[in-house]
Amino acid sequence: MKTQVCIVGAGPAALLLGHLLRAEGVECVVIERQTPDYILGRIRAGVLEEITVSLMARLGLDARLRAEGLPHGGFNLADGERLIRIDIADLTGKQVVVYGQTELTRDLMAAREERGLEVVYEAADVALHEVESDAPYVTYTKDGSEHRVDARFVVGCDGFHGPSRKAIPERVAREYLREYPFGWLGILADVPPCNHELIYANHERGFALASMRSETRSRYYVDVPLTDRVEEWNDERLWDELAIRLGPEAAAHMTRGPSLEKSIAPLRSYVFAPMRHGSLLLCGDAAHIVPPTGAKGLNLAASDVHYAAEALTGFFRRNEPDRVAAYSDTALARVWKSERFSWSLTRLMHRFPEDGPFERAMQVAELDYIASSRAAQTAIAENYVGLPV
Ligand code: RFL
Ligand code: PHB
Repeated sequence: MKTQVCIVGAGPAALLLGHLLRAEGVECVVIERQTPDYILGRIRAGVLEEITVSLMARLGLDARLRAEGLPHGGFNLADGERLIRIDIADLTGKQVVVYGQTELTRDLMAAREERGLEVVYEAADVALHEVESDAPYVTYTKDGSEHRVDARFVVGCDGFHGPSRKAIPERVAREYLREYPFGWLGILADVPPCNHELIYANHERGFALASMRSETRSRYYVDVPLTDRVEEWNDERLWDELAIRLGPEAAAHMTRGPSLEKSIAPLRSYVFAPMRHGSLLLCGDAAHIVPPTGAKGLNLAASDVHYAAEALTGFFRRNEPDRVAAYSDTALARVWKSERFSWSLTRLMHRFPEDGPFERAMQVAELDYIASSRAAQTAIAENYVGLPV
């Protein structure tokens, strides 16, 4: 098979990019290892920035997002007794939208046929070849036979564990990694949220987050040591812990219910550079990971895709090859700012095992400062809604 762009992976980054390229008349094929049901079974992001919402709107695939997404004009930082509200609408004039990654992916999947986006699911042994040349290709096996896709560009949207990043030779690669000494244990339940806005809590027993997917579906997290297993956390124990960490006000409004999903995700900050080498571009988790505290992962994937789509349509439709050359620097400039915000909010809201009284006093002082300063709140708010693309 021959195409202009071969996209590896069919998560949100890949499908957004595929649709944006198709909308501009660029040929592309998407190659994914898993089944659609497997992908829709992964419970991940819940908060969308303006860039992500605007890309769905540009594609005309935002009808359900507009109807069912919950616009949020603020969120809260909790510290012991105190609830510090960050009024993002007042401070920035913008808002975020609570709409699950699963639903966004479902909307993108559903439009495949109508928009002529070809996706090959259940492709095994996906491998990238000749990415330093102008004629890269991707091979895979499916139903017992070998396949080859020749393209002008390959875009790796295959997440943190996919093969694309590894196709960039070590001699040009730089990696930046920070692993955190805890993971987030998440629970999804069909119960109304305890608060109409998100609450990020730093309690002496650890971090907690009260989030939601809709007015009848809640998503909560606590941080746990990396050695903990999900089986050690029955629903009752988790609800008890959430009630303590989120504080009496939230606990009074918290409805408990059986978990629909429960899992532990490790936290890390990771950046791979460059994000383009030869004819290979990387987008989303394939190139970088942020700890989920800033709600940035999916949104960063969306801004990468925005830059990659501009670069590739420039190349194929407008005779502007330079944007492809600039892609890595353009995308990384925004990536690093989101990494910084996600890292600093993680640092502020979690108790690290190595922390002593001084580090704790620094957290308290910073939260005090945020509570009393409009400038500090503005800095948090403008990062949370998303920096300009
Ligand atoms: P994905 O979603 O991982 O998709 C990659 C796709 O590539 C496929 N793949 C392969 N395909 C072919 N061959 C191979 N060998 C392959 N290997 C892998 C995979 O099957 C998959 O379909 O990456 P993408 O598209 O870059 O999207 C990134 C987001 O998924 C991620 O950043 C967010 O989920 C992060 N995240 C959050 N982001 C936000 O913006 N806001 C949030 O509120 C938020 N909360 C979260 C999160 C991530 C979490 N976890 C579990 C990591 C909360 C959690 C708990
Ligand atoms: C979620 O609802 O899953 C969620 C919300 C905000 C975050 C992380 C995860 O910062």
